[in-house]
Amino acid sequence: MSRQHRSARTAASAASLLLLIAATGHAAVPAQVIHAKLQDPSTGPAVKKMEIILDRHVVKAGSVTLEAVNLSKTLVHEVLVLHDPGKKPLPYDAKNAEVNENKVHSLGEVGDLPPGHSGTLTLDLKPGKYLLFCNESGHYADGMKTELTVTR
Ligand SMILES: [Cu+2]
Repeated sequence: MSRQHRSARTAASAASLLLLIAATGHAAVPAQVIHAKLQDPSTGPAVKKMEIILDRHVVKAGSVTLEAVNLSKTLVHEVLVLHDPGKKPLPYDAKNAEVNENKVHSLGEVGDLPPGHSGTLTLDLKPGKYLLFCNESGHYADGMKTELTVTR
């Protein structure tokens, strides 16, 4: 084999290695998980109000799994996800003391978790601002909500 042939073959191997990295690179991106604790004063003395506590408030666009656990001892909680909620108050159904779910576009929810239960929701999220809130009666008005930012 001539010297030229050998270097040509080395270059070809390097090129196919790069292609292999390019092809598998996407699959190597780890799944993004957000852990959400749903809690209220029944959870323990350290908890002063109804709240959703996330372990991260920023994720990258793509597949995101929300793992919610209801740490309440007494109350049902849930989490709904809204994209781009804007600055205005959400449409509210005062009679039922809840956000009017027919007038907002929820991307999905981990709904109606009894105390001690957990649930997951996987969404394909675009960049932007998101609102996560609990829509059990009175909970949104009591401030059981939090924000999430999705970056490129
Ligand atoms: Cu709640």
